[in-house]
Amino acid sequence: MTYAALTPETLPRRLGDLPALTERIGPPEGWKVAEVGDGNLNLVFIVTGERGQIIVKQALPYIRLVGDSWPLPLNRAFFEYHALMRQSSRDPGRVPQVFHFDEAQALIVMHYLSPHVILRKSIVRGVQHPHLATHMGRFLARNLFRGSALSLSGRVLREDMALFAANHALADISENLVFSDPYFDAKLNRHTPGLEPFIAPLRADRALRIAAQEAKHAFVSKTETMLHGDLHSGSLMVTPDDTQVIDPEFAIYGPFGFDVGMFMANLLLAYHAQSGHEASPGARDDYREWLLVQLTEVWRVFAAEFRHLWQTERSGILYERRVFEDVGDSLGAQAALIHVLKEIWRDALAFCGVEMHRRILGLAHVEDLESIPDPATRVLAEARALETGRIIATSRHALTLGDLPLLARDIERTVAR
Ligand code: ADP
Ligand code: SR1
Ligand code: MG
Repeated sequence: MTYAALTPETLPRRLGDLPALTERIGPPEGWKVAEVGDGNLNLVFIVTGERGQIIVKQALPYIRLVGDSWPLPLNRAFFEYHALMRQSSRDPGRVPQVFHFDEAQALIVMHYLSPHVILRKSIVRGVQHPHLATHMGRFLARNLFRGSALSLSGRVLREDMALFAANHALADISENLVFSDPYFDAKLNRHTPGLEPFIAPLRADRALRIAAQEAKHAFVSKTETMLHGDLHSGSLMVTPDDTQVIDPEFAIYGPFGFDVGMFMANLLLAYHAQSGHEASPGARDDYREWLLVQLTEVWRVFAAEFRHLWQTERSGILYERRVFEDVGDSLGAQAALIHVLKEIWRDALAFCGVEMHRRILGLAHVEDLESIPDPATRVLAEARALETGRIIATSRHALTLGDLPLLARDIERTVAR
């Protein structure tokens, strides 16, 4: 069948003979279909049958957020499918199960996550998720380690790098939107009216522009591991007990620190957005602190799990045991690990800073800030987030984990109306 974008009306006719659906949810005569996509790029349908519900996600030949003036290849569904397959074997149970993939139709049929909600929406409501940092720290370490030359043979690694290198159209979006557009008056940029006095000095900061370009340099040239590529809080679905990672269509080989930094940035954006969501000043103080705990805990869990995998699964082509443990130098392997983690940390900080900026100055914003009803409160929250991002990116060589909560609290107190 040639590609055609599905609609709730055409879906039962076009997919009604697929056993992947009928065996799970029943015959198409009884299907109810709702399009629920709230992301920037694709169609997402919930299909309800007499025996259950299922998700059908389909790529469009353009960017949904912008329209058909910005074409985008359908093969992003192919990369999302392949990334989901790898993630499900590298950290089982943390991504939705895929039941069917149709390359020509650019569609993936997958498990319907319920009663899960998008983490970002839950954070806007001030809900705590006790296992978030543990689940995400492990997900990050397992995927980043197991998708890298620390774990894979040279052949497998290079074949996989070649496969995901073809996802350059999505990498191109990140290269422009994340690393460059925020730092000049790019065509697609937008910002909250009133934020101008904070934007001009940010863009005038040469050290920041260098930091952003160094981060872009790392993103493009450090093909260290398979990234999720878009790991913000809108790419996580949660319950009180569970965390599921969705939407890896931006998957590509890139630096270890990228997904870590993106996730941290979204926690910090949420932190600075709290003033726009609390019933009275200070009412969300406990929640602010919970967000900062997630920030430090996710790194702690990530580093601990990465260390564990380093000790137990280092079977790839890098830092081989035959040049450390096997010649009696276990300490050498530990020293090398410290260097690797330091570099991941420094890269993650740079990615964290630029992600904070692009979600305020670029095309794609975040609900945490966008949903703040009072314009002055929103400007202030955004100004604080811009400053936190600036210091994190420019001071990435000096900042420790313990510095981050201090910095965020300090900026929350001192950047005032
Ligand atoms: P996009 O690629 O356009 O960003 P997403 O994969 O983020 O699309 O999905 C858009 C929305 O569809 C999500 O915010 C979520 O509400 C819903 N969704 C996506 N996948 C699932 C799933 N497996 N189960 C339940 N809802 C889902
Ligand atoms: C034009 S796409 C904008 C953003 O949406 C995606 O989710 C990515 O974050 C991308 O940068
Ligand atoms: Mg999405």
